[in-house]
Amino acid sequence: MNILELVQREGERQKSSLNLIASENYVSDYVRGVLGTVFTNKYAEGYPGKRWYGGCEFTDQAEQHAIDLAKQLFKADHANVQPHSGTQANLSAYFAMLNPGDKVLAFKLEHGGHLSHGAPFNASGKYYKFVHYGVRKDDGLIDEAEFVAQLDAHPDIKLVVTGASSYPRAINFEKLGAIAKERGKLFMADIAHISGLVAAGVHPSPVPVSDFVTMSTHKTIRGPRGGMVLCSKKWASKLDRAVFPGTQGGPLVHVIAAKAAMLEEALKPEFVAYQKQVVANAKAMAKAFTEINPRRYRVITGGTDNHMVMVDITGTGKNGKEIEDLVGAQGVYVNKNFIPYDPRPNTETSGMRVGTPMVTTLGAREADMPRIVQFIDKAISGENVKREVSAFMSEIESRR
Ligand code: DSN
Repeated sequence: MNILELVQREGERQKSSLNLIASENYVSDYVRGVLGTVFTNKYAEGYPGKRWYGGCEFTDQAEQHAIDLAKQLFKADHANVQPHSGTQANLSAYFAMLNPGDKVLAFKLEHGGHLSHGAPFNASGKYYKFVHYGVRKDDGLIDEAEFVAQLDAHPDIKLVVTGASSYPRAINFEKLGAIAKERGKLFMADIAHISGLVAAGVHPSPVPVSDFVTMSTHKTIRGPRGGMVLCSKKWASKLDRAVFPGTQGGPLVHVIAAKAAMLEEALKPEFVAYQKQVVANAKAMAKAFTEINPRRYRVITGGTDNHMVMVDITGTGKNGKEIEDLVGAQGVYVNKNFIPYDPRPNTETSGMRVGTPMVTTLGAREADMPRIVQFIDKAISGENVKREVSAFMSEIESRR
């Protein structure tokens, strides 16, 4: 076995399958080319102009280029482009702001939050005391009353964290930030999923109201796997020390260079058009799920404002894991997901999360969404749709 065989097979899998995993994307050849460069050979602990190794003249310029572009794109005072992942970005932001044992308010994992927002089995939950808010049972929207009630019940909360992994609606960062600030709390937004939408102005930006904004770089923003943190001027040196040497050692210079390539692309007008199309496609997909069979598919919140659709699949008589497997066997990838107030365990779930970033990168448009939903519906009914899926993939490729 030669590893290149697996690389090739994975490439073929990605090309021939219909990927609806909301947190994935296809990077451009430009980003992938930069990722695979000689910068992988370089050690560069420290920051531009202040390194622990020699030979960093081009590394310094590459990292500074990424920092400058991130600040420009997100209109932020300061950017750190070294975090190895979204979770590392969050841990470094906490490390900059908090002491062990400090109290934090964040969005519940079971309602669409993230592991690194205080799950008991994650470092965040072990080192800090998290309390949570969720969504309302009737409409699935963030429960602002619970958000306020938690703040009032826990006056020792130091930091408020917003942002989600599985929430299909726009988050009112301005309002939540104002509520937190009125009470003297620090405010952080994790925009891992929606960073591309925020960068393109398709989702309101949390930057003006946040002390820290964290993200991963491989989802809607379509960059290499990694993380990034933005912060206000007063936190800049604390953040940099929290990333290195606080929570990481040497940076991945080739990944930082690829983040710069991603940011160059994100500053182009085509990127805004792409993000608008991602949302338009997700809205069309939500509508198609509602129309195909509302008894089988209940679209959580009735629709979407972003790149994902959350579907309660209880009406299909199957759980999320069974659906993920059935649909996956036909070359269509969705993922099982908790729905709010889910009675099933996380290994099963009653939900399916579907996202449009990947199919939109391939060129799919609103009119394609009902067809995609049909493939999913037929696959859930046990039909073989492999041939139809592969014909669809060739068709969208031929339109490019
Ligand atoms: N695992 C990611 C997702 O799929 O949403 C979050 O980190």
